[in-house]
Amino acid sequence: MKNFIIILTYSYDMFPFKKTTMRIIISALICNLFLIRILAQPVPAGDENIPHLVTFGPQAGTSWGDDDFSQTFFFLIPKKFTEPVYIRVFDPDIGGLVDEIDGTWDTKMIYSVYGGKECYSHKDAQETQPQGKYKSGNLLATKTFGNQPNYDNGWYTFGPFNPSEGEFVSKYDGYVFKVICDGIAGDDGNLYRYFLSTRPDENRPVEGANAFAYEYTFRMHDDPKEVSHIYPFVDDRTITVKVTNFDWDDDGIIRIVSVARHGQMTKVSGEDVWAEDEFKIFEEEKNTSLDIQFIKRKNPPVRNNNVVVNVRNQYGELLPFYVIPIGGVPKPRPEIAVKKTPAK
Ligand SMILES: [Ca+2]
Ligand SMILES: [Ca+2]
Ligand SMILES: [Ca+2]
Ligand SMILES: [Ca+2]
Repeated sequence: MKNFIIILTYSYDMFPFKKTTMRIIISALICNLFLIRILAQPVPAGDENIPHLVTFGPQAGTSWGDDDFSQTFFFLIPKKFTEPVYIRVFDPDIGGLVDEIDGTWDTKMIYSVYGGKECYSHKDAQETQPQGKYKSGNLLATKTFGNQPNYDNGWYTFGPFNPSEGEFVSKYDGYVFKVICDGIAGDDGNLYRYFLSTRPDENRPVEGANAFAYEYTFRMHDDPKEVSHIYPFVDDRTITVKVTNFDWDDDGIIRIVSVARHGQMTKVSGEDVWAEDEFKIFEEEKNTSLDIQFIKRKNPPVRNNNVVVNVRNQYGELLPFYVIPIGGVPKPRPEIAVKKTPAK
């Protein structure tokens, strides 16, 4: 940022460019800054437009929108990054602002950070339910939160972690950490976010890092104009995908946009039920991300809508949702999309 300001301050006097050329250079610099912002690791991330992650206490009814009271996220750090990292949690408590009360605040959540062998690669860690050895790997840090005003609407920081404390995963050429938020008591809803940072006291992105989950439990916006997105990555082994959602409360439509689809509608769930829909994958969609768009209905508006989403391939394997979509946000390519009718 400093360099940027210095260039802007001196550029008009020092460089022998015309004003229009200078404007182009400044625009390019601003674009670069924007790209740096995209490299940031808020979870949920900017393109997703998801206000918060949600996990409920285990005494809550599933009609509140969480089917299993547990949420797992993985953080991926490229091998070339060797400085310490921190995993920060926004509004880790369950009380006060941000969260969703039922009766009184009586809920406790435990956050746990795992690294080492099998923290990612154990098959139970890559499933949707908190079962078997989903807490695989080495426990690096853990903390329990309840109704704690000192952490309300603020940040708690786990770490520092040396990136090599994660599990090395060769297909990512990097280290993976796992963070689990488990509801352990009570019936209220915990809303929160994460940030993978190079600093304990502020949010500074780790260049080239990403985060992903195999099942997403999140809070929708209340504003009907806001569209949320999740981006499953389709690898070259994928022939069909099964898109599953829970407790959507009939809040408008869920559709899929990709390099080969303009907006394919999927079945949506009502209150406290699951809905699933299966699609063939087009050849052109392999090695790209899908854009699952959550578009709210206008009337009557649905408030405080929590929803669960996962996507499986024809082998029953879950597709990862990267918070920074692999290959970027997919847009229909005219030469592909106009030729095809969406298939089921
Ligand atoms: Ca309660
Ligand atoms: Ca709170
Ligand atoms: Ca919270
Ligand atoms: Ca819901």
